[in-house]
Amino acid sequence: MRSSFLCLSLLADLATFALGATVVFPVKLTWEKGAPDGFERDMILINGQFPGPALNINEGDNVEFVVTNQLPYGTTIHFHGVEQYNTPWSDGVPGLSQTHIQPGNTFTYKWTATQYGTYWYHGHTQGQLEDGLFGAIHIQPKSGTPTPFTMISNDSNTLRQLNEQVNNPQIVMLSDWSHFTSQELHDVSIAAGIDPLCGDSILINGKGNVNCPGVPFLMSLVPPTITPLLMGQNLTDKGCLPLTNNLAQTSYPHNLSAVPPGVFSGCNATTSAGATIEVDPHNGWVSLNFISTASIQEMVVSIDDHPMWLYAVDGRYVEPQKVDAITFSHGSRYAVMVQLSQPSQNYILRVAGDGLNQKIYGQAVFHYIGGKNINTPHPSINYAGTGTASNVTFLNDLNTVPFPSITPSQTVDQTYLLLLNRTGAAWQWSINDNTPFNDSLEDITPLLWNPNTLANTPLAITTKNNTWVDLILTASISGGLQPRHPIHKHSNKAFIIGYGTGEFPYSTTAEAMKAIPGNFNLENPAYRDGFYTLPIATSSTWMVVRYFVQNPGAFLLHCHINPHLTGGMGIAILDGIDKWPTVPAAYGPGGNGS
Ligand SMILES: *[C@@H]1O[C@H](CO)[C@@H](O)[C@H](O)[C@H]1NC(C)=O
Ligand SMILES: *[C@@H]1O[C@H](CO)[C@@H](O)[C@H](O)[C@H]1NC(C)=O
Ligand SMILES: *[C@@H]1O[C@H](CO)[C@@H](O)[C@H](O)[C@H]1NC(C)=O
Ligand SMILES: *[C@@H]1O[C@H](CO)[C@@H](O)[C@H](O)[C@H]1NC(C)=O
Ligand SMILES: *[C@@H]1O[C@H](CO)[C@@H](O)[C@H](O)[C@H]1NC(C)=O
Ligand SMILES: *[C@@H]1O[C@H](CO)[C@@H](O)[C@H](O)[C@H]1NC(C)=O
Ligand SMILES: *[C@@H]1O[C@H](CO)[C@@H](O)[C@H](O)[C@H]1NC(C)=O
Ligand SMILES: *[C@@H]1O[C@H](CO)[C@@H](O)[C@H](O)[C@H]1NC(C)=O
Ligand SMILES: [Cu+2]
Repeated sequence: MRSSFLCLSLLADLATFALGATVVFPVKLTWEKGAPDGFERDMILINGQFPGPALNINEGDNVEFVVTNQLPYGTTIHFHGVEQYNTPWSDGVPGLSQTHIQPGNTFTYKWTATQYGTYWYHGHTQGQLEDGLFGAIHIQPKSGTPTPFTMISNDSNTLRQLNEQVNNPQIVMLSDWSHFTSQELHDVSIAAGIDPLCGDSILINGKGNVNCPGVPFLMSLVPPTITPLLMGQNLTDKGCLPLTNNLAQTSYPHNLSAVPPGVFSGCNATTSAGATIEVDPHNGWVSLNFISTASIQEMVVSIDDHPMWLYAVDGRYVEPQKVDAITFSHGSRYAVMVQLSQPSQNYILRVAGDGLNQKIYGQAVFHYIGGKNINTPHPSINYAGTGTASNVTFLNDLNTVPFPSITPSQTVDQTYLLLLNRTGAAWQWSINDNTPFNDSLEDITPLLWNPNTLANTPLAITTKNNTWVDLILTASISGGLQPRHPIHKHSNKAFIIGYGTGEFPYSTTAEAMKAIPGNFNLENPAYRDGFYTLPIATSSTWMVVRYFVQNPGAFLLHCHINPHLTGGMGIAILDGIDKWPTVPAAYGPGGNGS
C-alpha cells in the first residue's frame, strides 16, 4: 500500500514538474500597529507589509504558498477565484478543507495555476480579512491565449500597445477599512444585536484617509426615491444609516448602549497621503486590474476624463465594453484598458461607497509620468457614486459576455433552491432553510476528511461529479431590507443564467423558463466566481447560477460581506461526493502541507 502510494505521488510530481515551474512564496503573518488611513489600530501585516506582497506567476505554474503564523490566534488563507483543481485541501477554509494553522506553526498550500488573470489571497478565519490579511494574485496567460482586443480597435499600433499592457498590468486594490478590529466589531454586533455595516475609510492600494464632509452634504446625496427609507432621520456624520433605522436593523431586539462611540458615528477626519497610480503616456494605454477586497462597501470606480474598456471579469476575458464607471461587489475583479491620450497631467481616480448602508468616499491620483501637477476635475461620478450627467455609462455587472464565448449546458442534473434570509438577530444570516452556518463550524473535523458531519442538515448540499447543477438563490423580503449579497463560490466559476424581482414560485429553471423566458440567458451568460444578487428593498428577488461539477471536494458558498459570513451566511457544497478524494497525509490530521 505505502510503496504504491509513494510511487503514485512520484508520478504526480513528475507530471506537474513537466507542466510548469514551481514558485515558492513564503509569507509571515504578524499582528502589529498600523495606520493605513491615518488612524492607528492593531492589524495584520504580511511580510511586514499591507496589503501583502503580490503573487505574480504564470499560467501552469505550481505554487507553494508557505504561511508562517506569528499571529496570536489561528488562521487560514484562501485563494479567491483559484479553482484548486485536484487540490481541494489547499482551499483554506477551516472546517471544510483544513484545521486552523495554530500560532507559531507553518503550513504550505500547494496548487496549480490552471487559469489566467487577476485573483487574490485572503484570510478565511472569522473576520481576519477585515484586519488586513490579503494580497493580490496575478496569473499571466499562456502565450497564444486569444485576447479580445480587436473588439476595441483594429489599428495595428493600438493592438500592439494593448497586447503589451495586458502582460504588464497595474494592480489596483480597492478596500474598505474600519477603526475597529474584526473581533471587536463581531463582539459589538452580537452584544448589541446589530448588522455592523458602517466603516471608516476607503483605501486604494492600502492607502487613504477619513473624510467627514458633514451631515448636510451627506444628506444632499440621498436620492428622493431613497429618502423614505430614512424614516425622517439623517445619515450619521460617517454617512451611515443610523442604528435606530429598523428597516436596516430589523425589529429583533437591540441593546444600543453596547455600541461604543465611533462605530456608527463620530467621524474624525485625517489627512494622510493617498495612493498615486503612475502611468506612462508613452505606452499609449494602461491595464488597470482592480480587485475589490471590501468587507462591507459596494464601491463605484471612475477616472476623470478617462473612459475604461472593460476586458476581463473575475480573471477571465470578456467581450470589451466601454464604460465610465464600474460597480464593484465584494471580492470581484474587473480589468480595464485605459487610453492615455489626455494632456499629460494629474487626474482623479474616484472610489465611492454607494451602498444604502453608507456614503463613503476615497480617491487616488492618476498621474501621467512627466505630467504637470494640474488638473481641472471633470468627474463622471460624485461622492456617492452617482453619475454626474445622463451620458455617464455604468457597467451592468450581471451582463458581461465571456470571450471566447462559452455556453452552459442547456439542461441540469440537479437543482438546489436556497433562501437568503436574516434569521434570529439583525447580524445573523443564512443561505439555506433559515439555518445560519454557525462560526463554531470552523472548528469541526474538516468536511474533506469526513463529509458526513453535516449530512442531512441544511448546511451542506451534495453533488455528483461530472454533472450540471443549478443553485437558485432566492432572497426573501420577509426578512426585511437586504443589501445585494455578493455570493462567492469556491472552486470553479458558474454561469449567471437568470435573475429577477418578486417571488420564485418554481422548483426548477426549466419550469421558470416556460413562464418567464425573458429573465434567462442560456446563450452567453456571465461566467463568474461571485454572483451579486439584486437588492431586496421593496420585494423579494432571485438569481440562478449554473455550474459544472468537475473538482470533487468540500467548497464554501457564502456571502462576501464579511460580517454576513461571520453572521452565518454560508453553506458547504460537497462537490463530486461520488468521487471523493483521498486526502494526502500532509493535508490530513497533524499535516502541514509538506
Ligand atoms: C475589427 O475587425 C473585425 C473583423 O473584421 C471586426 O469584426 C471588428 O468589429 C473590428 N473591430 C472594430 C473595433 O471595428
Ligand atoms: C438633519 O440634519 C439637519 C442639518 O444638519 C438638521 O437641521 C436636522 O434637524 C436634522 N434632522 C434630524 C431628524 O436630526
Ligand atoms: C446592554 O449593554 C450594556 C453595555 O454593554 C450592558 O451593560 C447591559 O447589561 C446590556 N443590557 C442588556 C439588557 O443586555
Ligand atoms: C473620533 O474621536 C472620538 C474622540 O476621541 C472617539 O470617541 C471616536 O471613537 C473617534 N471615532 C472614530 C471613528 O475613530
Ligand atoms: C457628457 O456630455 C458632456 C457635455 O456634452 C461632455 O462634456 C462630457 O464629456 C460627456 N461625458 C461623458 C462621460 O461622456
Ligand atoms: C454557535 O454554536 C456554539 C457552539 O455550539 C453555541 O454556543 C452558540 O450559541 C451558537 N451561536 C448561535 C448564534 O447560534
Ligand atoms: C425570513 O426570516 C424571517 C425572520 O427574520 C421570517 O419571519 C421569514 O419567515 C423568513 N422567510 C422565509 C421565506 O422563510
Ligand atoms: C470529475 O469530473 C471531471 C469532469 O468530467 C473529470 O475531469 C474528473 O476527472 C472527475 N474526477 C474524478 C476524481 O473522477
Ligand atoms: Cu450578504
